[in-house]
Parts: sequence; C-alpha cells; structure tokens
Amino acid sequence: EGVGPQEYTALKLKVKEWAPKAEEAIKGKVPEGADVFFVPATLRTETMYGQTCCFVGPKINYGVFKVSEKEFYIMTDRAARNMAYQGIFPKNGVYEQVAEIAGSIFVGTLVNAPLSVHAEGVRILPMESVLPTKGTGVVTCVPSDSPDDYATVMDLAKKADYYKIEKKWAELEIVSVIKTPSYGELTAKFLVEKLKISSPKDTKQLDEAKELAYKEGFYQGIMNIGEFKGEKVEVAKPKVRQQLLDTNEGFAYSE
Ligand code: A2H
Repeated sequence: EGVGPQEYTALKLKVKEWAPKAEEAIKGKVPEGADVFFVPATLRTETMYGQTCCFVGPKINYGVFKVSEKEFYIMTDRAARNMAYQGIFPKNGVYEQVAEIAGSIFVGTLVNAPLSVHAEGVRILPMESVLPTKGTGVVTCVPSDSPDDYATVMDLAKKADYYKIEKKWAELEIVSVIKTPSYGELTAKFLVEKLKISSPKDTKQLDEAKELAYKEGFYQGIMNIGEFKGEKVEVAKPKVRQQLLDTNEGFAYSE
C-alpha cells in the first residue's frame, strides 16, 4: 500500500439482466422495481469509454447493500463499512446488507457501464487476481489501457469453456481511448505483447507493464475518444470524473 489515502471514483453499473443463478439468489431480497448496481472503484476515470466487462473475484463473497428503497449496491462488506463513514448510506456508520452472494454466481449478468461505447451493456466476468482487501472488490475492465485487464480478457476468451462463460462476452471490441507517442492507440495490448505476457499469472511483467502504462498514459497521453478527444489526459481526467459525479453515475470513495 502507498502512503496516504487513495481517492477512488466508485462507478455505478446498473444491472440490466441477471444471470439465472444470480436471479435466484437475489429473489425476494430486493424490492420489485429497485435498481441494483455493481460498484467498481477506479483511479482511471478517463478510460471509462473503453469498458468491455466488469470483474468480480469468483471466490470472493459480496454483499448486496441497501442504500435506499430504490438503490442497492454490490461490493465487499469491507467497502460498505468504509462507505458508511463517508456519507454514502443514509445514516452515518450504519449500513444494511440484504444478501451475501459468491462472485461466481454473478458471472454472466449484464450491466450498463456509464460512458462505455458498449451501450448494449457489458458482462460480469471472473478475475482470479481481484483482491478482497482493495477498493470495492469489483473492478471494471478497460483492456485498451490496463495490462491486467487485457491479459485477463485474452485468457477468458481462450479458455471460455473452462471459465464456463460464453466466449463472446470476453470479446467485445477494444476501442482506443488514449493515444501515446511510445505505445500507440492501445497501450495495454502493446505492452502485453512487448513484454511477452502470456497469462494473468505473469505478475512480475504485469507489474512492470502497469507502471509503464500509467506513466506514459498520464504524462504523454492524448484522449482519442469522447467529449474531450484531443485533450491531454492530465487535463481531461478531472473533467470526466466530474461528469460522472454530476450525473450520479459515480461517487467519491477513499480508503
Ligand atoms: B484501475 P491501486 Cl484503465 N483488486 O481502473 C485488484 N485490482 C483492483 C481492485 C481490487 N480489489 N480494485 C481496483 N483495482 C484496480 C481502470 C484501470 C486501472 C486502468 C489502468 C490501470 C488501473 C480499469 N480497470 O489500475 O493499487 C482498478 O483498475 C492499475 C493499478 O489502488 C484501479 O484502477 O492503485 C486500480 O486497480 C487501483 O489500484
């Protein structure tokens, strides 16, 4: 862990269609007509145009938490406890869990990812390396700019049967979000190939790729999509974040 608090943006991915097992698990726990959101935490809000899926840890237990009669959030208990002290729930320090469900049960659920070019929705998919002790335990997938995400979707598509998913869920088009002088239009793909990363288990090379991607993306990157296309990433980043906060598609979360 680094020094000082980490200021994340928590994004609200609304459930459009439950996977059959998830539908069963949630039945009777959430009132008819209420919205349920997966809530990934990210530091890279400017990349949200490129979301192609959303990851949960298959073996992690998630809570479904009541924020109001109309809104429920899915994340780890740890994140809910933290949020209870950050004004996310109606009563300070208090949060209500209506169900506890293993990540694997959610796989295949269709959600709406704010700003994503994939307006038809993206799927909840498994990622073994999600840490239960960081953020919300939910990670939105941007394979254009995150080497971890790129390596994971490649692995999911390659071993779709093993993961019990439909291959096409891991094969949504990867659009260019940021352009950089060194890595071109798809930073993560470039670095994964350059460092010969062949699986999400190549953690040493992935750490190096992450470091390189972050530095180049933040300091040299130019937005290649969306309302701030052509602007420097440094400049666009806070604007995209503010938009997500203003539209109530996201909120600040720190830990
Ligand atoms: B980032 P930091 Cl495009 N387990 O969002 C594993 N990873 C997690 C996590 C968890 N419980 N919670 C959040 N994260 C990921 C976008 C992104 C991210 C891009 C590029 C790099 C990147 C899309 N995924 O992160 O250790 C989330 O993925 C590189 C580290 O707190 C979050 O931002 O700094 C980032 O890690 C937070 O990691």
